[in-house]
Amino acid sequence: MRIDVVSIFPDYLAPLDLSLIGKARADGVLDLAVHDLRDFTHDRHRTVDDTPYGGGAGMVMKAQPWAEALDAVLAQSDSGGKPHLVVPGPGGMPFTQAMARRLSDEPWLAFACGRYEGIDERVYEHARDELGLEVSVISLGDYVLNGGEVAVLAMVEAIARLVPGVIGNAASLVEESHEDGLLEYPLYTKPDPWNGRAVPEVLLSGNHAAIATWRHEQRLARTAFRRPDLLPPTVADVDVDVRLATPGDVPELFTLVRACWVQEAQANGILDVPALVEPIEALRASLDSTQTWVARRAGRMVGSVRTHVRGDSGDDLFVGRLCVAPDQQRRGLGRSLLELAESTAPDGIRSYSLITGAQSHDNIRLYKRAGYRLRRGEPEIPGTVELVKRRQT
Ligand code: JDE
Repeated sequence: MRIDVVSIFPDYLAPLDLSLIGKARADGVLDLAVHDLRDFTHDRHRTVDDTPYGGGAGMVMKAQPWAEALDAVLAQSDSGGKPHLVVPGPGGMPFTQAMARRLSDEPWLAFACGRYEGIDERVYEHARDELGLEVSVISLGDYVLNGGEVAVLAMVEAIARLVPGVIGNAASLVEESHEDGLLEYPLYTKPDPWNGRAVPEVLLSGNHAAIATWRHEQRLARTAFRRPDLLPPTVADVDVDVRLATPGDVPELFTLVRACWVQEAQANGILDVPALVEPIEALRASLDSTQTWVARRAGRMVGSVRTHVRGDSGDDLFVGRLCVAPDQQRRGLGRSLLELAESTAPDGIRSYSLITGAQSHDNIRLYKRAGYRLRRGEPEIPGTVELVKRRQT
C-alpha cells in the first residue's frame, strides 16, 4: 500500500517510522511519503493561510498550495491509478474499524492534514471534480485537535495493521475489540494472587466451555456499561410471522435465498455456493431433511433459517441458510431467526454449528454477538469459516 501525507508539520509524522509501521515500511509492504505543504507556496513567507470570507474567527488554509501539493502527489503515479484522499476533521464521518478495513483494501491513500479552522472548501471540490479523487472527510471523534496530524497517526496505524504482511498473524486480527461489536473481556496474567487480588476462578478451571461463556458474559456486561450504544436494540418484532416452511413456500424461498447469497458471493468472490446454484428441486427436498423456518413481514417472505441434527452422537445442531432479504437487514431479524433456530433444538443437543464465508464480516459479527466462536484449524470447505457455540445447560 502506498500512503502520502501532506502537512505543514512533517516532523509530526516521524512516529510512523517507528514500531509496526516502520517495520512494514522497511519490509516494503508500506510505501509512505510525507510532504511539506509549504514546499508548494511561492511567496517569501511560505504562506498557507488567509482570513475567512464572510468573517469569523481564525484562519483558513488557502486552496493554491493544496492544489499544487495534490498535483505533486498524483504526479508520482506510474500506473495512472489515483489515491483515495482522506482529510481528518471534526466535521467528518466517524472513523470505525469497518472504515479502517475498507481503507486497508485501497492500494493508495493520501492524507491531507488541515490546520487552523480548516481548508478552503474548493480544495475538496477540485480534488473530486478536476482530479477525479475519492475524497473522505473522516473524524476520529467528537473533539477538536489543532491539526489533522495526530488523527493521521491514529488512522494510519489502524489501517496499516490490517494490510497483509504488516503484522504476522492475520488470524489474531479477527478476534479483537470492536470487530464483532462487543468490547473485549478482561485479561489476567501471572502471578495469582497479585497484591491480594485473585484471578477469577473460572479462568483457572481448565473448563474451556465455562471460560468462553464467562468471557462472553463479561463482554456483554462491559459493553452494556461502557458502550450501550454498541448493543443492538433487541425489539421483539411484532409484525414478523415465523413458521415452518411448507412446499408452497419453496418458490419464494428459492428466490429469497438466491437474492441473499448474491451478497455472499460478492463478499467472498465465490459464485459456486450451493445456495446460489442448487436447483429448486433440491431446495424442495431439503424440507424433509431439515427444519426450515420462513419469516414473513406483511405477507412477504423476508427471512429464513434451517437446522438439522448432526454429529456422530447426534449432539450438534447445524444451523444453515440463515438469511434476511437484502432490504430488510440490520433490524435484528437475523439474530431473532438464529435464536429461534437454537431454541427449537431437541434435548441432547450440546452445541450449535454453522459455516459462513471467510470474508462475510457482517455475518461473522452477528454470530459472534450471539456467542459463536471460530473453530480453529482448517475448515472443511476452503474459503469458509466454521463457528460453534456450546448450548447453555
Ligand atoms: C479529527 N476528530 C477531530 C481541525 C478545526 C476548529 C479548530 C480546528 C480539515 O480541517 C480541520 C482539521 C482539524 C484536525 O482534525 C481534528 C479531528 N478527528 O480536529 C479543524 C476545526 N475547527 C479543521
